[in-house]
Order: sequence, then structure tokens, then C-alpha cells
Amino acid sequence: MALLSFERKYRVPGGTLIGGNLFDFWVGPFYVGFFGVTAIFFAALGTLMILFGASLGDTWNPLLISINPPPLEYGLHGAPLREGGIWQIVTICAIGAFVSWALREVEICRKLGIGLHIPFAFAFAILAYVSIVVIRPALMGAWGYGFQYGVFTHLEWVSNTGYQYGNFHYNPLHMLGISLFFTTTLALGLHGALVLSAANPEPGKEMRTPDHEDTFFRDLVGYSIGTLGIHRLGLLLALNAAFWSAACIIVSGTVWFDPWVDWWNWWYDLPFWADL
Ligand code: UQ2
Repeated sequence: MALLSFERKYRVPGGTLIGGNLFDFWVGPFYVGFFGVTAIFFAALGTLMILFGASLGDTWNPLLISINPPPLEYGLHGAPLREGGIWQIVTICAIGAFVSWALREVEICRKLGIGLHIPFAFAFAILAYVSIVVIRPALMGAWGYGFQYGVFTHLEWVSNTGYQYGNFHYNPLHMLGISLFFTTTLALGLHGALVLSAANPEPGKEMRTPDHEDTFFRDLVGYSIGTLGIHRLGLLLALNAAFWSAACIIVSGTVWFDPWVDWWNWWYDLPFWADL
């Protein structure tokens, strides 16, 4: 079906979560909906606050601009605009825009009668962000533990926060998160390459089918996970990469305070050789 004709077929009213049919329309290719309006609102307000914060700083160099959270002394209270209040508003706007975007995805899924896998997956990305700027700072007792909104300054935060626990690469959940990110790229690399290899046979030959794809991997490793299975695996790996990355930073400074390498002392304390 040509693009424009299926758009006409699937642009059905209904499926909204809020607002009835008030915002149930399209602008060009974009579905609007109540959450399209709130997403635009939060994104615009957040962007304006970032520009306002930048105007108070001493640089317009995009690499150096930084919107900083309040000093630790403010704890979990609201801060004056120039002392972290802008950061707090930007954070609220960011979460408002991300959640609006997820709920707009839900409305589109409901219109189409498809599963909610996309907003569910996006929720893990939102969770990862919220973990660093809300959950961990709240558990530690100060918004000041959140990261700065700036290109270089957020890198400095990652570096400083990592070194507070010695070498962060010894964090076992960090290891798990990294391994899941690597495995995700392996799975997507295999999948993309396999599909393109079937779609691009020798010149003049007809496109190959999924049984060719299955046969390649059965010949190579004795197993094919299948056309639906590879997408289940990809989603599972990606969701776990985000989840365990969030977990690895939330536990740092809340349940674990020492250098992460010390966590491995349980190995030396095993009864087999503890007394040797
Ligand atoms: C597959 C299959 C696909 C794929 C891929 C495989 C036809 C088009 C990539 C092969 C995947 C395997 C063997 C699992 C690899 C496991 C990990 C943890 C990376 O069989 O079915 O569909 O794209």
C-alpha cells in the first residue's frame, strides 16, 4: 500500500487516554493528542529555561554551557532559580516531556490495536534518566547529587561519581549492564547483517527467504532463534541493559559506599581458602 493511502486507512478516531476527541487530530504526518500538546509544552518550557540558565552563565560555547543542580546544602528542598532552581524546573520539564511522549505512544498503539511494547521499552529509557536525577538523589537526601545538564559537565559528573567508588568497573551490576549493551549490539549486528544478506543475494538472483536465514545459523552454530525470536531477544537484551545500568548507579551511595573493588572480598572470604 502506498504511504498516503494507508495513512488514510489507519487514521482512525478514538483510543485516547484523556481529552476525548478534543486533540484527536493530525498536523501533517504527526498525531497530536492531549499528550502531543503537553510534550510540546514541556519541551518548549524546558528549552527556554536552559536558554535562560545559559544566559546567566559566562559562556555561549555549546560544549561549556552548564545548568547545575542546587548545592548539597539545599537537600531535597526547592532552590532559588539561580542556585539550582532552573535545574529543578528543567528536570520537571524533561520528565514531563518524556512521560508525555510515552503516553502519546500508548494512544497511537491503542488506535492501531497493536501491543504496547514500544512505550513499555521507552519507559526503561525514562527509568534510566529518572534513576540518576530523582531516585538516587532522593535516596541520598539532596538534589545536588543529580548530574549537571551540560556537554562537558555531565562527563565530569560521570568521571567524578565513578572515582568516588574507586574504579567503577569493579561494580558487578555495571559489569552486567556493559555486557548487556555489548550483547545488544552483537544481536542487532547479527540481525541487521543476516536480513540484508538475505535481501541482497548474488546479482540477478531472487531475494532469499527466512529459511535461508535459519539455515545459515543452523550450519554455523547449530541453532536458529527464528525471525520472531531474534526480536524478542533484542528487546529483552535492550531492556535489561537499561535496567541493570540504572540498578548499578542507584546502589552506589545508597547501599554500597566503599570502593567497588572491595565488594569482591567475598571471594577471598570463601571457606575453601579463607583460613589458609
Ligand atoms: C536467527 C534469525 C534471525 C536473526 C538472527 C538469528 C532466522 C532473521 C541473528 C541468529 C541468532 C542466534 C543464533 C542467537 C544469538 C544469541 C545471542 C545472545 C546474540 O536465527 O532467525 O532472524 O536475525
